[in-house]
Formats: sequence, C-alpha cells, structure tokens
Amino acid sequence: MNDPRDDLREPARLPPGQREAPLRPNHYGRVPRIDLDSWSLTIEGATADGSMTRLSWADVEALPHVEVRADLHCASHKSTPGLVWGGVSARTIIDLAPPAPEARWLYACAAYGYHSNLTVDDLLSPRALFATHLDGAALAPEHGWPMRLVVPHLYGWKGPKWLLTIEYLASPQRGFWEERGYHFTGDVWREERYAHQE
Ligand SMILES: Nc1nc2c(c(=O)[nH]1)N[C@H]1C(S)=C(S)[C@@H](COP(=O)(O)O)O[C@H]1N2
Ligand SMILES: [Mo]
Repeated sequence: MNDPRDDLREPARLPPGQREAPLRPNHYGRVPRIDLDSWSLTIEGATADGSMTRLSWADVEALPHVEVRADLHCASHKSTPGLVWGGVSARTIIDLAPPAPEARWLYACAAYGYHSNLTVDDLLSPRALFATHLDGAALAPEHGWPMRLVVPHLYGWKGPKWLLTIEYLASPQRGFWEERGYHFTGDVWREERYAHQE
C-alpha cells in the first residue's frame, strides 16, 4: 500500500520538512480544568437521524480500547516519533453516531473554543483515534486529558486536546488555525501546511 493512511503500521520515515524533537506541550491558551463526572463527548450537527449523542466517561470506558503507534507532527516542523496512543478508534465513534450522507465534513471542538476542521474520511482512517492514553498512562492534563483526537496523517493542529464535541457539517468550513492561514486539509505526507498552497 502506498498511502500511509491505509496502513495500520506506522510509517517508517518522517514526512517532508520535519525534524525529530521530544514531546513538549504545545497549545493556545490555558490547560482547562475538567471534571470527569460532568464531562461528556457530544456528537451533533448533521447526524444521520438528526439526533445528538452524548457519551459519558463511563460510556467511553465501555467501548473497545485500541492502541495505535503514531508520530506527532507539528506544522512548526517538529515531529515526535514512536508515541503509543490508546483510546477508542474513531470508526467506533462514527458507527455509534453516524453522519447524514451529505455531511462529509466536521468540526472537532475543544475547551475554550479551539476547533479544527476535518473530513469524515479523515476519521475513517483506521489509525484515527479518540485518545485517552499516551504510552500506557492516562493523558497528562497538558497533553489533553481526558480525551484528544489523534489523526496520524494530519498535522498536530488538526487534533484538538481536551476534545468535547464532534459537529458534522453539510458543507466545508474552516477551523481555528485554518481560518488563520493554515491549510484546509493539512496532510503531513503532502506537506499541506499553509492555506496559500490550496
Ligand atoms: N485544544 C487544543 N488542542 C491542540 C492545540 C491547541 O492549541 N489547543 N494545539 C495543537 C497543536 S498545534 C499540536 S502540534 C498538538 C501538540 O500536542 P502536545 O501538546 O501534546 O505536544 O496539539 C494540538 N491540539
Ligand atoms: Mo502544532
């Protein structure tokens, strides 16, 4: 297979323009305080049956847990290789709360208004994960506890930490960084960093 997103194994090399760096917390704004008892993951917008799905932490823990070994690629050229993410496959969440046929886009939204735009196809990648664990331990608060989105074939900004909501969209929309000069798609293997490349 030539397209790394079709392959469950991690790609053996770094994407173009990237250099190795250790993992460091990297985000806009403060680390939010989150209470697991009131936390939920909401899937809403243009859903197949028009309803909203809310998963509590207990609901998430009851779903099958998978591990994916994937590098984290920041658009600032730094990549951290060999991270082992644990959590729920994005396909499992999409199967639980599918989009309407015309809803091919979505927003992944986090605490404090951070959001990124992705496609449903991005989340159908077998390596896309709603991650709750990193290297065998619960995510640290600064790395997105209790849940972050991990989509290995896209730059890091496409994976909100402190994930709260998936909103299906019936038309393409731009997220936080995509509105501020970053690429609509953000594929690391095609080096889609900036909006002027579109
Ligand atoms: N909520 C939120 N998630 C975010 C960000 C952010 O600013 N806010 N930054 C993104 C960017 S640009 C990168 S590279 C990764 C960094 O992940 P790390 O802090 O675990 O290194 O988180 C992503 N997720
Ligand atoms: Mo980044």
